[in-house]
Parts: sequence; structure tokens; C-alpha cells
Amino acid sequence: MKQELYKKAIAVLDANFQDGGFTIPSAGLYPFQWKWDSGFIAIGFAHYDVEKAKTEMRTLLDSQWGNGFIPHIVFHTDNDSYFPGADFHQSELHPLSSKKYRSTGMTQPPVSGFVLQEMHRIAEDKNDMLNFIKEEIDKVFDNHVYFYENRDPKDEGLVYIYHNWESGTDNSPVWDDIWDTMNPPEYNFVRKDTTHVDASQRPSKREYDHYLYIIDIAKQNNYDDGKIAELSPFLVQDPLFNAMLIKSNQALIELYELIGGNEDKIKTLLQWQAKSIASFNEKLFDVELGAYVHYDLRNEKAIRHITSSSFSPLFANIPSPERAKVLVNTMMDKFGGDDRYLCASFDPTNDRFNPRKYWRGPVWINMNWMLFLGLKNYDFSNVAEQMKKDSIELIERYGFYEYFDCRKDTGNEKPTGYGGNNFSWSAALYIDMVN
Ligand code: 2M8
Repeated sequence: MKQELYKKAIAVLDANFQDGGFTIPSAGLYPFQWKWDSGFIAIGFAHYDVEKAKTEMRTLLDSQWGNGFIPHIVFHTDNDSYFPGADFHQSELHPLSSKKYRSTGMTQPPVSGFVLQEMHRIAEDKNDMLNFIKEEIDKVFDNHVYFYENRDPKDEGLVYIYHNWESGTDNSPVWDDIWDTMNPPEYNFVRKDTTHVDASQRPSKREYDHYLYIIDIAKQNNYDDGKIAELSPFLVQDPLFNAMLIKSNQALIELYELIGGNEDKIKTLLQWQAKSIASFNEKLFDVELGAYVHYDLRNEKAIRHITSSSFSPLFANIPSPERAKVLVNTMMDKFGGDDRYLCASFDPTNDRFNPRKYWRGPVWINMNWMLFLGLKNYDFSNVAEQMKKDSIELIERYGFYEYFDCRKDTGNEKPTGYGGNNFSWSAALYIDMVN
């Protein structure tokens, strides 16, 4: 471990931690609390400041709505360096939204369950951490109830997302075909992200029109889930989102077993698990591509592209060992090679791949962290080690960036890190990976 860099990682997290008891992903660019960022951040804190780790999760879970929903951004302050902010999202339109915090009316991948388990794994004082978990765990369970009751209209055990921002992989080329089915108005608005980061590394204005339009439809319906399921032009079963839910279900089962009692909840979780895993394997695996893919529920068709999300089921123990082998072959065949770092966010052999643009190709540390653990779990030790080594090398070489070029420096191109710098989850998961 490089001591200096480890100290720098801690400095990044501590500087991004705010008085309100939450951590911003990156100063300027992202000035509020984001749901899945918070989870990864708490894992980093757990290694050196347990109280901050608990505070991070406590604050996030405190933003829960009356129906179990947990929003994707919690607007703790009136900072206007981000668009679209609280006034655009208007979470107050939903009758059960938090009265304490303004937020968005959409969510993000359900990481909280497995984050609590990671915090318990890392904690030296297990009793103290279990006491904390006892206080918070039911909120995560209620969040899963919300998903299964409101986001699974066909009762398949697979939940939908209604906005690309819910996926976390905002401008993935996977959504391009959905944008082709829509024709949103040209909105007039002032972007803030491109004042912090070069526009070539961010989504286009036209993409933002689509993002805002979907929110407008949800708002016209007061963020009512039934109406959204009926009317949203974007309705997708995302393998990453569903894998996170399944991973968190499993974590909740194991944590409830540790706590004792809670038989009813464990029984419900086991039922969800059996159904979700079966449907996931049945519906989202594309035999020809040798990978899991997204399913467009609105237009009733599979979106047949390979992304780093396609491999995330490894993290949640979803594929059989045989299928895991197929997945890893696909990964190494298309995303691997001596001239590349693992793991590009989008298929480098596809025309839509862009190594510098956000979720259209660059390497993301949170995805690599999940893939590393998944590969290790299936005993792909060499690939797992490479995933970890590549992640650490990218950070050592370029810094705690938001995302990284997957191409190795051969002299012609100048690959580097992109997006926000001093990025919290890159620092947090670096801390976890080198520990
Ligand atoms: C990015 O998304 C936000 C919207 O949620 C944005 O571009 O403004 C994504 O990378 C998302 O996954 C992440 O949680 C967020 C904050 O780091 O930034």
C-alpha cells in the first residue's frame, strides 16, 4: 500500500464530509447526498472512522419516505451549483415524501443492505456495529418491500427503473434506442455540470432534454408509481439495479439471522430471492451474447448490448458456475487485453463506445470493486486480482477521479482520469481494496 495515497484518500473523504452528516460525491459538481454514493462512501469510512460511516447511512436512511422509498439525491442545502435541483424535482408532490428533506422523486441502485453487511465485516467492534444495524435494518427492508410492491407490475421478481438516472449509469449507450422512441421538447435551462467538467466528458444537451421530460411526466402524476408504470416512456429492468437488490436481500437475510428473531422477514426475503434469481437468469441472460442484458419493459424487448452492468450479477451470486465462466470469457474477450485496463463501462468493440465520455466507456471504480468481489467469490482469482490491480493502478497513476480511460498509455493517445476530481467513492473503495 502506498502510505501517501492512503492518507490522500482519507483526506478526500474527510474534506467531502459535510456538517449536515453526509458526504458529497465531489465538490462543485455534486454538492448534495447521492444514494448509492453514500453507501460506497460508508464502506470507506468504516475502515478508519466508524462514527462517520454510521452517520452517513443514518442520514441517508432518515430521508426515507412514508412508503419505504429512498430518493436518489437528498438536497440538504440550497446550493445552486447543480442542475436540476430541488425546485425542479419537487418531491413534495408525492403525498408520502419526506417532510424533513427535499429530494428527487427517483431512486438509485439499492446498495444499503450489502453496505450494512460490509460495515459489519469491517468493524472491529462487531457488537457496537450490530447495535447500529439493529436500529437501521428495518428501513432497508421496508425499502425492498417498496420495490417489490411498486416496481414489479407483472410480479416477475424483477423491478423496473423509470429513469436513466435511477440506473446510476446515466448516459450509457444502452439508453440510445429508448431515446429514439421519444421526442421531448427542447428545454431551456442552464447546465451546471459543464461549468465544472469539460462538456465532451458529459451527456449532451439533447440527452438532458430526455432526462427532464421523463421527470416532467412523473411530476404531472405526482410521482405516483402506478401512473409512472403506465405512462413513463422509460421503463427498464436493469441487470445492475436488480443484482444490487438481490445482493442486498441476501445481506439482509444474513444480518437478520445474526440479530435473531425476525423469522417473518427472513421468510419473505427468501421468497423474493428464489423468484428474483430465477427470473433474472431466465429473462436477462442473452445466450448469444454470453452476457446479461437490460430489458426494455415499455417496448417489450431486450436491449442487446454488453456493459459492465452485464457482469454485475457475479457480485450477487446470480449465475451458475458454468454461466459465470461464460460471462468471464465474454468479459476477457471483449473488455480485456494487454492494452486495456479492466473494466470498461461499455463494450469496447461496439461503435457506440467512447473511452472518454462518462458511462459510454470509461472505467468506474465502484463497478470494478463489485466485479472484483464477484470474481473472487466465484474463484476467478487471476481476473479478480487483475480487476483490483487495474483499479489501484489507475488511481495511483491519475488520482481519485470520477472515471478513467480504459486505454493504456501507448504514447499516441493521452488517456487519463476524467470528470470530477477528489471523487468520494473512488477514494472510499480504494481504501477498501488496499486494506
Ligand atoms: C452521476 O449522476 C448524476 C445524476 O444522478 C449527474 O450526472 O448529475 C452518476 O454517475 C451517478 O451514478 C452518481 O451517483 C452521481 C453522483 O456521483 O453522478
